[in-house]
Amino acid sequence: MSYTKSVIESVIAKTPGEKEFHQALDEVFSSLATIVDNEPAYKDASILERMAIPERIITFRVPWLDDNNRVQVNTAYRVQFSSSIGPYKGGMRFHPSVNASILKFLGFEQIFKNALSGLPIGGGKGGADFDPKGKSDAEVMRFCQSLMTELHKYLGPDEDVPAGDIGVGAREIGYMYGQYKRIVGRYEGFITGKGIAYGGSLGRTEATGFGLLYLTRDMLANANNGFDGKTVSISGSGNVAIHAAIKAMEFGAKVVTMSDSGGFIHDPDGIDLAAIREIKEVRRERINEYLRYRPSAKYTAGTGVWNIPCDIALPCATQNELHEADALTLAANGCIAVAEGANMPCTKAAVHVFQEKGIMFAPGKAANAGGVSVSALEMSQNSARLAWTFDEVDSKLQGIMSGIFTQMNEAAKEYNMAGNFVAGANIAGFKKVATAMLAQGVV
Ligand code: NDP
Ligand code: 2IT
Repeated sequence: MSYTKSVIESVIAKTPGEKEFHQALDEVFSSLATIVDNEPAYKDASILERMAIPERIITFRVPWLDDNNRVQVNTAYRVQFSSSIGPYKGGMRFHPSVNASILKFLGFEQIFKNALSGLPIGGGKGGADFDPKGKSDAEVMRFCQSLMTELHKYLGPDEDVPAGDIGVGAREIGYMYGQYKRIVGRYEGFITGKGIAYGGSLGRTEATGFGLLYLTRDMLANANNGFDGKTVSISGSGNVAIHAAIKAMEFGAKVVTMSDSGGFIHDPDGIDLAAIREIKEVRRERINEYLRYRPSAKYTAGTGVWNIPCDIALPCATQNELHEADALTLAANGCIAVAEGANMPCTKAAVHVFQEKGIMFAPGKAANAGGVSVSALEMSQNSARLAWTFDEVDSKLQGIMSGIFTQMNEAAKEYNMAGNFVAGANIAGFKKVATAMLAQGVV
C-alpha cells in the first residue's frame, strides 16, 4: 500500500468517530499522493504521521451563570495543531455542534491555509458548544470571561492567537480580549478581529468575504471571464456571506440568494444588503424577516438554496452544506464557478461533480484565506505599534489573494493537473509546511 494511503487508513482507525476530521485528512493527503509517494524523505521523516496529530489539544469545562443565576456549563477546546511556520493561528467557533472532530478538521485545514497566505502563522482552531443565539449580552460576556480565565494560560502573541469564526464576532472578541488583558496585565495582540479602538486592523471584518471575491476574480480572469453581469448565489448571512455579497455587487454581479440555518431567501431583483445587515448585524433576527423589507422576495424554510439558478456559487455558511445533488443541479443550471467562503462546505462527491463537469472550483483553504491573512497583518501592526489605513490593508489583501491563486494554479500545472485547484492548493501548502518540518528535525 502507498505511504499516503497507509497513513490515511491508520489515522482513521486510531480516531474513531471523527468524521469531519477524516474527511479533511483524506481530501488533503489523497491529493498529495503524486508528490509524497515519490519522495522518500517525507516517509523517512514520518511527515504525514506527524502532520495528522495535533501538537496538543486543550479541553476544558466552562461554567457560567445565566441571567437567572443558574449554573450553566459548556465544553471548550483549543486545538494547537502545528507551530511549524509560526504561532498557532485560527479562529474560535461558538456553536452547539462544536466537538473535537469539527475543531480538528478546521485546525488541520488551517495549517495549509495559513501556509498559503505566505505569512508566518501556524495552524490552530478552538471553540465551544455554546450557542450565542438567544443569550443576553451579559450572558455572552460571562461565558467569554469564564472561557478566557482558563484558556489564557495557553495563549499569547508568540504562542497562540485566536480570532473569530461561526458565532464569534466583534462582541465575543471584545469580551475575551478584556478578560485576557485583565488577567495577564498586559496590552497584547494575542487575539485578532479586535475593535479598531483597541488594536484591531481596519479591513479585518471585511477580509474573508472580500478576499473570497478577489481570489474568485483571479480564477475567472484566468479563464478570460469575470463577475460583471453575472448572477451569484450565496449561502449564509454572517460575516463572510455579507462581505462577499458587498464585493460581488461592487464587481457588477447580482446576488440573488442568502440563507441562515432556518432557510433561504431568493430575491431575483438582487438582495437588499442594507436590509440583511439590519436583520443580522443589528437586530440578530432570522432571515425570513427579509420579507418585511422586500415582500416580492421568496423565503423557503430548510435547505435548497443551490436549486436557484446562478453563474457563480459561493457557499459561505458551514461545512457539508453543498452535496452531490446540489452540485448536479448547479451544473444543470449552467453554473461556471464555485468558490468556498466557508470551510469545507462542499462534500467530496460535490467537488467531484464540479471537476467532472469542468466547473471552476476554488477550495476554502485558498478562497477564504483572506480573513486569517488580515489577522496576520493585524498581528504585524500590533507588534510594530502601527495602524495602517483601510486602503493599505486592502491592497495587501489583494496581493496576498493573487499570490495564493498563483501558487495553487502553478502547483497544479507543475504536477500535470492544470485547473485542479484542490490538488494545487494542497500541494503548495503542504510543501511549505513539510520543508519547515524537515529543517527543524524530529520535533
Ligand atoms: P457567522 O457566525 O458570522 O455566520 C454563519 C452563517 O452560517 C450564519 O448565517 C448561520 O446561520 C449559518 N450557519 C451556521 N451553521 C449553520 C448550519 N449548521 N446550517 C446552516 N447554516 C448555518 O460565521 P462566519 O461568517 O464567520 O463563518 C461562516 C463560514 O466561513 C464558516 O465555515 C467559517 O469557518 C468560515 N470562515 C470564516 C472566517 C472569518 O474570518 N470569519 C475566515 C475563513 C472561513 P444561523 O445564524 O442561523 O446559525
Ligand atoms: O477559518 C478561518 O480562517 C478563520 N476563522 C479566521 C482565522 C483567523 O485567525 O483570523
